Amino acid sequence: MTGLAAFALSKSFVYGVGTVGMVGGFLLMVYGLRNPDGRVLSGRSGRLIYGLLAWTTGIAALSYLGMTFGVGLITVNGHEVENLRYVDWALTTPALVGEIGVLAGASRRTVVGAVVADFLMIVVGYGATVTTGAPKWLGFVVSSAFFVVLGYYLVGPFGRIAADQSFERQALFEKVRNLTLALWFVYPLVWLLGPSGVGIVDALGAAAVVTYIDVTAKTGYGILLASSQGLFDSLLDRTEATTGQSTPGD
Ligand code: RET
Repeated sequence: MTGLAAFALSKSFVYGVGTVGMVGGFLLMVYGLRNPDGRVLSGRSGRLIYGLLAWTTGIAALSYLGMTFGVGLITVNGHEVENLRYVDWALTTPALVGEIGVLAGASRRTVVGAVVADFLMIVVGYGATVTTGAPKWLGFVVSSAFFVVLGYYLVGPFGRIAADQSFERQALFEKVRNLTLALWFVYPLVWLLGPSGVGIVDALGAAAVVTYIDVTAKTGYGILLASSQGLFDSLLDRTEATTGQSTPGD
């Protein structure tokens, strides 16, 4: 294998691609923060959602940059564990859950319940990752139980409250909520099949899948939100205004 091919098949390369994906999402969210009014949300709630996603993509960009250079990589019982990944998840998945809660228009109390379940899922999951034997499997089961509680919040309480929102807001909520349920389900699966679980999938394969869904779950959400808000239209208008170009029919 040539040096280039070996690099393309390395975890550093995969994490480098992840870094670029997260930086892109971060820049888009910063632009959104400066233009918070849109078709679905405006003012405070617009700023809050863009802010939560800017935090999420910003932390992830730093985490992926660190992982690209091997920062926080430890070996536990013969397999490598990315500490930065769990720090990232502990700080950012609660923000993603909060974002979905704001979109639903849920009360602070309901959002806090879902955020706590999410945080415990990650912390207990980390414990399972760095232990062996019975504690590992117990940790996996407990973390998965918190995941089920989180799923309950998304479908039950959040879903009920969202039903009272405007049509556009409901549609965006449902898209994001369903995507979350489907995408997030892949994480425990990869954990189970990868080196932290039974080890059928190797470290590079697990890293590639997780990076791909991480970027979709963070930057992908940002793109979904921005397009529902009509942010790309305002971006295009600005480009037209500065270049003096206009589309036929304007
Ligand atoms: C772990 C451990 C095993 C059990 C479960 C897990 C769930 C992890 C999830 C992570 C979501 C991460 C996201 C990151 C975005 O960038 C911790 C793997 C249930 C659901 C959305």
